Amino acid sequence: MKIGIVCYPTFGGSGVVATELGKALSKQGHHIHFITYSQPTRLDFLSPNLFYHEVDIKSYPLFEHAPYELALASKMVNVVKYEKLDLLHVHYAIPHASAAYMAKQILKDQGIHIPVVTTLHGTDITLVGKDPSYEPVVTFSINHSDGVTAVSEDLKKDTLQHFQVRKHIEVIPNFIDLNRFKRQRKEHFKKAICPNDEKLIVHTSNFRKVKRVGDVIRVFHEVRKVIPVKLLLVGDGPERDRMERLCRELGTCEDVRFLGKLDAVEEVLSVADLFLMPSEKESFGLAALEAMACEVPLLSSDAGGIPELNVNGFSGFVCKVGDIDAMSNRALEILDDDNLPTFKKNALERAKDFDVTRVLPLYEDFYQKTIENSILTLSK
Ligand code: GMT
Repeated sequence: MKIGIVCYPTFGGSGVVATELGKALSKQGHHIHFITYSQPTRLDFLSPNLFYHEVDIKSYPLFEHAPYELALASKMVNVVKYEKLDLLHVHYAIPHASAAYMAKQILKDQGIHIPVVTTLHGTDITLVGKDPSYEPVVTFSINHSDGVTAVSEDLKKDTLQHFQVRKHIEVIPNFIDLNRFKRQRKEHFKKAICPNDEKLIVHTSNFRKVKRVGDVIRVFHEVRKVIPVKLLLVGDGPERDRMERLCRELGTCEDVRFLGKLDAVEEVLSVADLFLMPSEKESFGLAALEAMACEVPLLSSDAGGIPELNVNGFSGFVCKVGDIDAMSNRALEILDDDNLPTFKKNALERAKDFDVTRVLPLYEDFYQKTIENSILTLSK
């Protein structure tokens, strides 16, 4: 198949999923055309089947905000037409699904049919999409996509609850490449961070409020009262300064390191003993899956789709959002030397359920069905 993939090219989970999906599809022989405003971060290898088309956003003094959606729709029209694409797959509804709808209508006017699949990732529904300033457009573009997928049952439920959606939503979970995300031997690195064999807790996120990084630091603070432990915080975002201040207030700075954004996060995960994801909202929790693939148990909140990933008492524990006491006790339980090896093994076992080789065929089948159904609808 010739597939166009539209996504945010930056560090966010939706862009990572879209890029990894395109890479995996290209290895199966599909021709993948990425259409984005800059080279996707994880597009790190060359392949004869992978192509990248940059959206040119022309500015003009009259525009306070350059009309990205129009530039994107125009680029989609060009790529579909000249590369003879079979399907467009847009990740994150805003504004990709409505831009795809516009491209589809323009192409229809020129006698070209292009089916569109929209994947809902989370905040495009749970935070931003629900806002009255976007809701009508999101609802319309979901209903006018030829196929819609969501990354968890919870996100599907949320979408059906808050939007007047007539369309079937197929749940296709996020996935992981276990050849890349696996525990590597990095003893020298572990020794540098934990010279006295302390346990190591890791959190990675975009440091937005919704991630509750403050809970990570508070849980760490409680655990540190009981056992020797260090904390690594990977990523950057609006809450970072506040979090540094919180560490100072709690007096934990000497055992906490802020590493900023990292490309090879699997190297840090390889030396971790516990991953914390206390999010307020989380449609799936891709960062946690990456940790689990590196044999890191997960201590998470019960937000959104996380319990579909983290099997309570097996791959880690699931606690109520904001329940610092419960999280601290559960963290100590996981980090106990008698329990830790089993939790580490189980985390990897659970991650295997989301191996790319299991999930990729779900997308391929869904594409095929969507193309067939869209042609049937055309002929009606
Ligand atoms: O977590 C974020 O803020 C980034 C966001 C995105 O759209 O890039 O992530 C969402 O999509 C990921 C990939 O499907 C999911 O694993 C994340 O759970 C989801 N984030 C939220 O729902 C908050």
